[in-house]
Formats: sequence, structure tokens, C-alpha cells
Amino acid sequence: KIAFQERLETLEEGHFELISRPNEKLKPGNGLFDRYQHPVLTARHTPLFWRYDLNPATNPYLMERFGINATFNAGAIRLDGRYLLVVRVESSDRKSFFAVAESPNGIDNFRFWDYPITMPETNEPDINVYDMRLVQHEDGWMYGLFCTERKDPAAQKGDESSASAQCGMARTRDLKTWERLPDLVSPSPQQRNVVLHPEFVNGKYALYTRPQDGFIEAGTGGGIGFGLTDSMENPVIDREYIVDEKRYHTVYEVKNGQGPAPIKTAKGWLHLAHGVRNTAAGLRYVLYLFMTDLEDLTKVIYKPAGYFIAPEGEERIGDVSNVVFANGWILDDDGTVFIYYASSDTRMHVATSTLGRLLDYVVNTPADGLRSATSVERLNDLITKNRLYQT
Ligand code: M1P
Repeated sequence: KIAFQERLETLEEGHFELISRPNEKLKPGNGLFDRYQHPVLTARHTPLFWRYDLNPATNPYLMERFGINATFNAGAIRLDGRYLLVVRVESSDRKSFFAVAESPNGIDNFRFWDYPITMPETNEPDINVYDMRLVQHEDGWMYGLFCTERKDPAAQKGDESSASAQCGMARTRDLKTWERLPDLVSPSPQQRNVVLHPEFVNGKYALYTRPQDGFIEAGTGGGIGFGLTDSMENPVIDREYIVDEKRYHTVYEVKNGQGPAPIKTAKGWLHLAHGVRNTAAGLRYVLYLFMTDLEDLTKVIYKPAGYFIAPEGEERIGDVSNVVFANGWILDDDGTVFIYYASSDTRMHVATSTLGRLLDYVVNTPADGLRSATSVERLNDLITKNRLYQT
């Protein structure tokens, strides 16, 4: 009994220290955004009462009874001055589910709410749910769009890994009670990374999509798509338009996907997305920014060359290495932008910037010229202009 108590106290002290530690900005950064010293959420941030049976009679060794493998790919929203993440929590049985973690400042001291989200199922139960995009829509509801994964009904006998991805949808007023809506019907065989635009477009709900042929391969799905549905109670897209296409020899040559919902600015809608390229070591996921027209949401008006955030240091290593992925960001009243990104499908980080800096980056960074020679031209141009300022 004493050993149980001592072990529990050690675990509690360690957990409290971890979830309470301050998170310092790493200086000087690259001017675009600032990284922070620590991840904001790891598997070890989940409450001890999720992982351990705390009853000495039924768990005399005080061992974990419910393993948590990872905390990543979180949607984000600011509500009543609180910074809230709807985190993809993956338990050791490989299943993902959603749980809310709350911070007073968006940078550290994230605490999980006591219970995870109980997401209602449809008539066709989800096998796995993940990567929620949380949107406060102008209709008054908060919507959570996420990937629902089920076994591919066309899988051959003996194939226990082929899966089918579709867009699941739910809405809430408080992040606690959720009303499940039907899955999205779209022209594409599979869908992932579907995101609701926060405003009505011609009286309809607008969705960013990611048409894909298979579970992993985007295939003929040409990039980040866009479509309209009359209602969210019966979400149907008849036609998808490709807004931001994948392209040979870029950081989004294999596939790309919308991150969180875009932010409305005076110059256009600011988008954060992920791009995927091939390497000899496998797929590499990075984040990039682009801007679409305020009137024509399918028209890209600015797109800086290359990536905005790429995995660095320990971010490069995890369950699926060489990955950064973002599906949540928060614009604060003072113009600070909190970018919540996960590294290598394992842990959550924050990077901060300001709307001013992001707009400057998007508008004033030259676009990809798509050839080595054009990259050299851009560099030569910068070097020549800088000669006036060199000391
Ligand atoms: O493993 C990296 C990412 O792979 C998928 O992203 P995409 O749909 O663009 O291929 C998702 O499963 C995502 O959750 C994951 O982080």
C-alpha cells in the first residue's frame, strides 16, 4: 500500500511539473514565425486518471490500463478568452478519438478536460476518427469536420489494411455535446482534409475538399478542392473545383490538403495547408501558405514559393517521421496568430506570428518559378538589391 502511494505521488509530481512548465519562445526565429522550447501536448500530458486504474485493490502494481500513444493534429478555437484544442488522441490500440485541452494563454499550461468527446456515430459506425477542423460558422453553430475511416468494402479477402476515408461532420455549441450530421457525399471516391468555410457563399455552405482515389494516394484528385452544399443536414457536393493543385517537383507534388479554415483579411482569405513530396526516405509533409480572392474563393492570388514550416530537430522523428501537419490556428484580438502544428504524428507544438507578418510574407514572397534557373534568378535579384545594405 505504501509502495502504491509513493509511486502515485511520484507520478503525480512528474505530471504536474510537465503540464505546468512554462514554454519559452526560441529567439531569434526567422521573422516569419517563432517556435517554442517545448511541445504543447504530448501523450504524457493526458491525465493520469485516463491511463491508470487508481484503485489499489484492483491495480496493486499501479500500472497503466489504458495506454495513450500520441496527441496530435488538433483543431483550435478561442472561446470566452480560453484557447481550446480539439486534439486527436491516439490510444495504444491505434484508435484515435477527440479530446479538448485548454490553456489560459495558448502557449503552455494546456490541461485536458476530464472526459474525451463522446462523438455520436452514424448508422455506419466509424472505425477511426481523426483530424478535426473546428469552425465557428456564421450560422451560429461550431462545426467539427473530421476524417472517418472504415474498412474498404472493396478489400480483397485477406486484405486487412485497405481503408476508405470520408468526411464526418458534427456540430456543437459548447464542445461537450455534439450532434452528428451525415457524412459528406461528394463526387470523389474518398475524402480527407475537408474544411468548412466560415461564411455562407451565395447562401450555401462552402467546403474545401481533398478528392482522392485511394486511402493514401490522392491519385487523380488534383489538389485542394472547393464545393458548395445547400445544407449541413444533408451535405452533398455535386461539383468540386480545384483551387490549389499539386504540381511536379514542388513541396506539394504528391498531395496537399487544406489545414484549418482560412482567416479573412483585408487582402484576401489566408490559407494554411500541408504539402507532401516524395523522398528516398518516404513522404515528407511540410506546411505552406497561400491567399485566395475575397470575392472568388477559388482564385489563388498569392502563393509564396516553397514551405512555411518544415519539420526540424526532434519534430522530424515520431510514429510517422518527417511530418508537420496543422489543422488548427487562432487569430487573437491583438493580431497574434497561434499556429498549432503536430510533428511526426506524435505531439503538438505551437508557433506564433502576427497577421501583419503573415500578410507581408504571403504578399511579398515571390512565387515558385518551378525551375532551378528561376530560383537562382530570384536569389541573384535579392543579393544585388542587398549590396546597398551590406556592411
Ligand atoms: O501521416 C501523415 C498524415 O497523413 C494523412 O494526411 P493526408 O491526408 O494529407 O495524407 C493523415 O492521415 C494525417 O492524419 C497524417 O498526419
